[in-house]
Amino acid sequence: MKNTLGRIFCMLSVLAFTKMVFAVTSGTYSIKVKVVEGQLGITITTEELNLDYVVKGTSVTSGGASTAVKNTGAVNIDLKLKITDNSLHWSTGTALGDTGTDKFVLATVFHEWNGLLVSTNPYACFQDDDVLTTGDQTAGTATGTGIFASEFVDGQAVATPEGNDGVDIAPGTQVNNLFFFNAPTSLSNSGQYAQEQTITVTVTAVQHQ
Ligand SMILES: [Ca+2]
Ligand SMILES: [Ca+2]
Repeated sequence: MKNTLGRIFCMLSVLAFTKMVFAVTSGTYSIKVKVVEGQLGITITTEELNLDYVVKGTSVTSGGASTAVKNTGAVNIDLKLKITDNSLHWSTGTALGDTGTDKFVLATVFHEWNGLLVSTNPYACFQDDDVLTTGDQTAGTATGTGIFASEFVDGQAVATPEGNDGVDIAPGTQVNNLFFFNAPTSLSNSGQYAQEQTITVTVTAVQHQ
């Protein structure tokens, strides 16, 4: 009798034990996420700017015309710019006057849309540090590096306001690029005269630090 009771107890114990193993009372979720420093995004809101005809060896500014880019991301950004293509395959100068045969200069400043128009001398808004090259350069402020920003020249250039430069651009804000173009002194291929040249400038956002 004692033995039988002992066996029953053992069987119950095993049943209770197995019930604890197979009755699922908890589980896990797997939530996957990747954390980055901030969400970056830009949209080119005005893509094209046509300087039309420019005589060889002379320069123009874009006047009241500009391209525009908007911060569509979630964090403040700085912009960097470079020339990534030119359809007629000329070479690019690295200072405002650095032109030659098949060699042009394109410079830009961030500014108010009418930034050049309110300057007595629109050309004075551009300095050598505003020349676009084939290497990325990050925009600065008018009082900082001056890169892609108009610096004040008494009685001539109007400085780029901080709210319009390519630095620390808040989400939802749009900024304008105004341009200076200095034409090649001559073209080795005379068939290229009056042919349309398309210069591609690539704008890249980096998170403002
Ligand atoms: Ca400058
Ligand atoms: Ca700014």
